[in-house]
Amino acid sequence: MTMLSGLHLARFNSLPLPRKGTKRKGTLVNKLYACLASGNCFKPWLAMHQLGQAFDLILVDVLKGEQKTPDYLNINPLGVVPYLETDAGFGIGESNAMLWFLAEDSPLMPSDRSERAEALQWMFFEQSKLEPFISPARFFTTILPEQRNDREADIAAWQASAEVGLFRLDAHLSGRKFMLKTGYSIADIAIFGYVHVLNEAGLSRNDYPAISRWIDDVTETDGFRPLAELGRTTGKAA
Ligand SMILES: N[C@@H](CCC(=O)N[C@@H](CS)C(=O)NCC(=O)O)C(=O)O
Repeated sequence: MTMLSGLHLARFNSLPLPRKGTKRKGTLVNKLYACLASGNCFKPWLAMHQLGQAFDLILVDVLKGEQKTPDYLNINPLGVVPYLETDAGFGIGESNAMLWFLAEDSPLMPSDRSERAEALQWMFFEQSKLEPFISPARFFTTILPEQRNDREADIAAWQASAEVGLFRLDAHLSGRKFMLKTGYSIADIAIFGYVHVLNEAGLSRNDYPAISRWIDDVTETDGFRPLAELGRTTGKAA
């Protein structure tokens, strides 16, 4: 098992659920490189918890620039987190691609072709209409609030752009319990990553009643773990 110096590693050993067609190779387990508080890092972390998949977690402190060190760039040349070294022996960047890999042949992946296409539609929507705006607005509002005053105009622009996507999402969820009509899936996890912390981006859940109801429903799904727990556990998962 590789360990980057200065980075913190924890192993989660929940009991793996049977996954059709997927065999562990030797002792390899998925290894997730992640930073605290990140909605993107939260997505694969939550999916692996909900699927009961064992994984190693390596914390990368992006505020200290650990994602740009030679050791980390050797693992992920893009220099961002999350990054997943898979139990199948290859690496994946992009949180939503990780979800796709992790959920294969599991209850989180829709079995129907059209539902899989719709899942992808919403996962791309999340990366183009939500995450690029909620994430930086949240970063400069909540994660690094000392820069909030300098970034006031940017924050307002990000919030305005996020609102367009959020109103579209709210309309969609006003007719459905979860993102897909077949039930809870990786589309929910992808959207949930940043949407559930929209308040931390200076937006209000009260403006989005269907989203607000859906956030509560997602937190009730089997095996749900909150973002605040990412990185808090240093040994075996409960
Ligand atoms: N679209 C990517 C976004 C990856 C990303 O930008 N990650 C942030 C943390 S959420 C990061 O590593 N930032 C540090 C940097 O860009 O140097 C994903 O979904 O995984």
